[in-house]
Amino acid sequence: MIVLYDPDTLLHDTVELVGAKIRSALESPARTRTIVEKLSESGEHGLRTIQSPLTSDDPSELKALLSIIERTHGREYLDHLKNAFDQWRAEQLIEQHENILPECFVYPTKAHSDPRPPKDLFARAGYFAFDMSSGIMFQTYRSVIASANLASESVSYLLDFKHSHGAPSVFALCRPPGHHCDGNRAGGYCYVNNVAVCISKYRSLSVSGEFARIGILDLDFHHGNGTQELYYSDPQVFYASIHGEDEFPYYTGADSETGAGDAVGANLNLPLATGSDFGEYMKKLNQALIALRDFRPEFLVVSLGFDTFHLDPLGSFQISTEHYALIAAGVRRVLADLPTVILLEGGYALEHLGENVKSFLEGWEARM
Ligand code: OKS
Ligand code: ZN
Repeated sequence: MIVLYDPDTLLHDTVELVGAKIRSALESPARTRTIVEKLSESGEHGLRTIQSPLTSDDPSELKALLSIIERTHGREYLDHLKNAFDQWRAEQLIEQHENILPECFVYPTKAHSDPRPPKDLFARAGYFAFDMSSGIMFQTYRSVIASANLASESVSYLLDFKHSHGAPSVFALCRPPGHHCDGNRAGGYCYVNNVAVCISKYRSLSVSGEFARIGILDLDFHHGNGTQELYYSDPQVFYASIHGEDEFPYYTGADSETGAGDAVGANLNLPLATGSDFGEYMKKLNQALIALRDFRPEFLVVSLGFDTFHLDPLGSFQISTEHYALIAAGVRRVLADLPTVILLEGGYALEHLGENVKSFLEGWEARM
């Protein structure tokens, strides 16, 4: 399996609020570092280092990536991600080593169904986010672009058969993750929706284009509210998610959320109770896989989180390292040979993250 990595994804290093304390975010550069270390030492997986278009001499690369990202995200939102830190610095609201965290969030009112972006810098930080787990530091934008570029490049690799052997699949070590953010709001450590980047890129490159039927399998412990939102009324995209019930992001992920308009039936939420074990997990996984197979997609994106691990600080499932190989093999068994991009989402048990990723990749390739 081809594994894509970009050292620029290590630059973003922010803080989060836990109770009344500010601490280093669990979503840290050490996550990717430990995975890369583990995959390099075993050498079996084709780890490739990609260069972000922000570090490239060719400006057309950045332009091409931004045009893909802009199919999902608003120009003003992207400018905010790019410029907010420097604007806060210019107004001396923040020190170079500090982070922007929002102060006031938009919420539904009777008077305003469509609030506009405010001018005030403090206010803007809250307008373009839905929580306080998506701080902006001076290098956040560089990592966000590098992460989205890995998602985009993974599709280029997938469709470029000279790089693939047999059943084509590519794993992108995206960081920051993407499944919580929608077109105009960061949240849950996510800034640009990397799944949406894959889908837009796939539509731009594939023969079927806008007519392509696409499946999304979200295996992160948390519901991918951003991804669900983006494709909720798109009948060409089937979103299936297994996640902790009543967990972050709290307001989405119920099994009653089945899609809208023409896309009713193309959204499948499979919430699992706190403390669920591997057996319970596999029942939901098989349900998700059969629904995806019945949708007959030509392309699959997997949002892969390792926060389902039993020792994860943000999860509650009882999944262990060997189980990831069985989960991966299960996906391959039902969705055999479907061209697939796998994107890294969450997973915070640093001491086990590398071996968990390795286990998943071994199961994917072995088809146990
Ligand atoms: C507390 C952390 C909030 C949970 C964010 C969930 C991140 C994640 N500040 N999403 O998949 O792993
Ligand atoms: Zn997660």
